[in-house]
Amino acid sequence: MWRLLVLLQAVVLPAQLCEVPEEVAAQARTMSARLLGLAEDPAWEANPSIYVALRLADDHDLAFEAQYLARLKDAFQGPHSTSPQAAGQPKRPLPQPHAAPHGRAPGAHGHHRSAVAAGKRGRPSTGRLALQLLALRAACQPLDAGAEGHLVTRLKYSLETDWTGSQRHGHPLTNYYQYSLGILALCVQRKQVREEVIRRLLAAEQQDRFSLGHGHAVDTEAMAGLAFACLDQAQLARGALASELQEAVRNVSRKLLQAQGHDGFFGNVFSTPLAMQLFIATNTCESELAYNRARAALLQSLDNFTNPMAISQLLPALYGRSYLDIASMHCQGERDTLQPIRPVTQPPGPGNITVRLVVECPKRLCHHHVPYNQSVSVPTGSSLLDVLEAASKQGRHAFTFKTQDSLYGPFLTTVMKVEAKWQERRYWQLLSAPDTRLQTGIADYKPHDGETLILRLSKW
Ligand code: B12
Repeated sequence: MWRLLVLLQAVVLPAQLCEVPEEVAAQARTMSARLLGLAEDPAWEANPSIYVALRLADDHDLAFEAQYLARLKDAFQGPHSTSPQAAGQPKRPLPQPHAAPHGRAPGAHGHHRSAVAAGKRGRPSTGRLALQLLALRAACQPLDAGAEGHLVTRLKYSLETDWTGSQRHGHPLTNYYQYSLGILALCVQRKQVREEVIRRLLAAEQQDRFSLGHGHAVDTEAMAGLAFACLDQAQLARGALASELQEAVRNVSRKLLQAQGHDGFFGNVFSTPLAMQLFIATNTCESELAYNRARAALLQSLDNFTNPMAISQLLPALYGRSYLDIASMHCQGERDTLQPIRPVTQPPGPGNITVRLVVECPKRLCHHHVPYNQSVSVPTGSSLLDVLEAASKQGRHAFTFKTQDSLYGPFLTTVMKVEAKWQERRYWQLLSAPDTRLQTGIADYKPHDGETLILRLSKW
């Protein structure tokens, strides 16, 4: 009898399994207000991930969301349009949490900056197209006419093009994270996905091919899990494929649980919200003690979330939602009550800090193994980007670098005239000596006095 009651409860109340306690809901509201404050600045490029996060929240500023959607659509106008990034126009990146301490206008940095999101292929990447499609569904926009309808075709084509990279290099041209996001977006739009396209991702998951050399596997694992869960729940696959998808979801869940550290995070603080989404999507939160531990750890670490893209990936999980919920949004009766919390610009200083900047590069790619190793002085509170700029203006030992804009902010592409080549799977890795990998990018990381920062040309 008791068993029957428990079973009945599980059938009647499935949605309550991932309930959000009031204290978590309050934190979620504050983070929504912060994201709104960051997104408000019209000088910054519109980001579909931010829009999706605002839409998945409980509280809204509906007029602002409508304007933001219009900006997103502008960026993808016309069947052959490229996004502003794709057109290669220098465009300001997303707002960084605090303005540079020396108060320069964003975009006025001395170094060269170009666009990364579309890559060098001159088209929006699979991931960007996918986020755009998710955003349109989150706005309850029909896709049948014009440019919007064309997006589905573009995304399907992009997934195929991406895969040509896999045949040649053993991985998609972009990465498995974007490939998964692409499948997820088609599924959320209830579009058929070719079996072959799904099977490629299933095979990569089975063969543990998601690691990018130095971590990042958890983010990708979670995104692939969300894609599998969506296909399964939407019944977009039948027969053997359907049972393989169910098994893949179980495998992903198991790997995410194994990736939980003593600190409670699945992977690190920034991959944890995506991993939580999988447990939310599969209604397995409360059955997993691990989920509650991860959420508790996250709530203690919200100060880490200052980058708007990171906040956008955090919010759905705080609200107990996943990207799969976008599929059932009705956009009616929403609470139009959200007030922005605007970012506070920190004044520079007081005083200066001194950090050591070291560049490491394999000898066959550079003349010297360590082409740069100098102390740099910057105002207290400066970012690593400020350090790089100060170094580039400093004395005889000229330091040079280039960045490209991305949804996460400026991505370091070239150091001392050495470009990290995408095709060779190289990137400029950011480390704090002797060997701690930074968890944020050059614009967000705030070095401390006496720290040694290493830019190391690495493989991923
Ligand atoms: C793939 C990936 C990479 C690949 C990118 C190349 C490739 N194969 O595509 C590699 C391995 C090179 C990489 C490097 C780094 N990454 Co990374 N990366 C990702 C991942 C898994 C997916 C990004 C993506 O494709 N997004 C989808 C598309 C639509 O968005 P996009 O803006 O167009 O994507 C581009 C940017 O995201 C850019 N990018 C990738 N990582 C980072 C990190 C930063 C700080 C910036 C500004 C840009 C950037 O590359 C993408 C492809 O063009 C995310 C996971 C996540 N949760 O987002 C982590 C993630 C964004 N990376 C992260 C970090 C910390 C880094 C590094 C700083 C690590 C380091 N210590 O060196 C470096 C960047 C250093 C630099 N040179 O500036 C963090 C950022 C956290 C934060 N709050 O800032 C994330 C969230 C992973 C995590 N959970 O910690 N990354």
